[in-house]
Amino acid sequence: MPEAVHVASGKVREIFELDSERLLLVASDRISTFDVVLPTDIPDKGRVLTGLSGFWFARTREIVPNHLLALREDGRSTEARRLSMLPIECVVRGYLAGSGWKDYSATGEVCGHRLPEALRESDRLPEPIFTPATKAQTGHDENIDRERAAELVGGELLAEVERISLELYRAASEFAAERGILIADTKFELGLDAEGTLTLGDEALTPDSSRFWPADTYEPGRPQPSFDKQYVRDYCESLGWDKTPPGPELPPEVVEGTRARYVEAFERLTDLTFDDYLAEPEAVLS
Ligand code: Q0N
Repeated sequence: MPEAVHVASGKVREIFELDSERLLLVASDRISTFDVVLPTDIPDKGRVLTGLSGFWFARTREIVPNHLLALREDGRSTEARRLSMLPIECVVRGYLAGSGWKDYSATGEVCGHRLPEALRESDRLPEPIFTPATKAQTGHDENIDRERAAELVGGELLAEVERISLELYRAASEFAAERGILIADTKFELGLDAEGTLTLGDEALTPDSSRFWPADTYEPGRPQPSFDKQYVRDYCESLGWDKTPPGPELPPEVVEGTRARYVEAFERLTDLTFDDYLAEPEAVLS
């Protein structure tokens, strides 16, 4: 990557600086489960996620401008406008899962939203809720209430961020549900561009930034299988692995089954074949 300077690493993505105004986001084929990155790659996972994110950026431009400038021919790299990122994660939940379910079970509330009584794990919420979080020191996200979020970004900006996040979730979850995928919750990262315009960054509405559930087996009262990672989780559970690093290597049938699920999510949502995407990544933008 002689044209670019490496500026940051995530668990599965790398960020390079192209110039003072542009970044290059590169999605690897690494997969994490139970918060541990496994030693075995899922071929094309980074391309699927890059393509899906691009697809959603193109489809949500009327809701909020986004940082996407171009998709590269490799299918895994996004040229993006550099933003000044807000110090909160904009989480929207339409169903009760993960830390939302945990907090509700303990207190009847999630991030200050008082919810109806007697909800079950994975129940659909009466309305989607905005539940901001911050990156805690541990690397784990910490849910915060709207008062704390307003201290971090200002009350006026927070109101706009909440409105946009809810609108994005509503549009995407409705679209995905029609294609057999429930987006239980999702995380957006927003920033300000050089003109101070609120802009959507990061990846958006991918299975790595959201919980995707298959609609056909949805049944509240229990945890739902993950649309994409369930083979990996089931395999890891079958080993009795203690979920501390290093994670186990995956056998070929788990790799192939998981790759097929990522490709299936891409094809259901975009109405393109994944081969169409490989031939011309920017096909997802029209
Ligand atoms: C950026 N991350 C991911 C926010 C950052 N378009 C952009 N401009 C500037 N910075 C970033 C982007 C993007 N995408 C995004 N790092 C830098 C990490 N998050 C973690 C939470 O806070």
